[in-house]
Amino acid sequence: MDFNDSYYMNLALTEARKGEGKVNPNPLVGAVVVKNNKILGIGYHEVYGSHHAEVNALNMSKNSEGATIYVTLEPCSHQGKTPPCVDRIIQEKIKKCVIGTLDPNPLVSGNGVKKLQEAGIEVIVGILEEEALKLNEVFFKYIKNKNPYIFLKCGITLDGKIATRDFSSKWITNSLAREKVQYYRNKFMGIFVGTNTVLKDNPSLTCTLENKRDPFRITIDKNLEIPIDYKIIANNFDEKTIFIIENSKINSEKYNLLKNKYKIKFISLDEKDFSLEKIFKKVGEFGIDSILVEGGSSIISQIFENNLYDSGEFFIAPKILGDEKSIPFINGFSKSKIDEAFKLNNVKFNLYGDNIGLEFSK
Ligand code: AOF
Ligand code: ZN
Repeated sequence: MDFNDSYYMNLALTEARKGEGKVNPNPLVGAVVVKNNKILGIGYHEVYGSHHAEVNALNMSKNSEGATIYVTLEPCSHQGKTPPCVDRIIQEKIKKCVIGTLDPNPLVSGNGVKKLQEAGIEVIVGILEEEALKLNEVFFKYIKNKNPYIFLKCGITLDGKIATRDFSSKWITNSLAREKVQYYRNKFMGIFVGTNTVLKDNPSLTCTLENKRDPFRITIDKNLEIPIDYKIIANNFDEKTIFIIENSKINSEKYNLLKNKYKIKFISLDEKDFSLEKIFKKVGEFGIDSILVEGGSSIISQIFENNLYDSGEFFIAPKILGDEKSIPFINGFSKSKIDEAFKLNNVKFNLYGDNIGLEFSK
């Protein structure tokens, strides 16, 4: 591999990440145009529905004839919300196209490469491919069959508790760890918590980072029990709260109030279909490509029991409750033998002051 190829691809990957939280359910894409070792243009997919990365990079470039374009994802060959990027690359008389990884979108999937080659452009695929795949884990999963990417987050004490017995423990983890959670709230399109968590904590489920967007706030409210003055209802100004309800609740008095006055969105299922697997599938069909799951215990155990997660990060604070009545992060998941224990894979540790982040994936 040419050192220059990985250098410029790395730049394109860094550029692509700037679109985090703004392009879902589209992929994060970055592009760099280079001629005679000079960068002519650089760009990324900035907002859902707007210019693709290649077009932004080419718009910045002057005299790009004979240049090389580095793109983290195969350039598109279809007419979507914008014209095909390959046409623009051909029109600009680009000589070489270096690609991180192929686009699994059936509308593209190898066609982009084919069209470029047919136009006489040299194409190289697979530069920093591992990073390019990691960059778009969400997109690669969701594009296949609209199953959302599931990310688990939990803040726990050293003895594995998420709350004291009276639920008075608002902050278990430190501010650095909580800032990372805000990063995830921007990155993933939806945030999901169980009914109990809403009833006990009355959370706002927003992203507090500057210039970031709030996720869709999703919770199960099977029987429409959440009081109207709770934050996710009363503060639903952006109309991003979604309740998962039972079909029979549609058109009930409370349903109509929530829908018409508070602009709550609903996803409904039959009682017999109330499994997390089916709920997540429905959320995906609604158009949400990724879900940050923030508890509580019963949701987390159902997720492990049914292997529904893709990855996650558990934040561990050096605090010990030692109270058997405090709330464990997982409940009803009894493995009596160590050989039967559920094991997290691809573990990586992050340090946040005196808190530890344990990152894992399937
Ligand atoms: C690229 N560069 O920056 C992006 C690409 O809805 P549209 O019309 O924007 O098309 C979205 C599809 O285009 C998306 O699913 C993916 O296959 C590709 N996205 N392609 O070459 C980009 N964002
Ligand atoms: Zn494109």
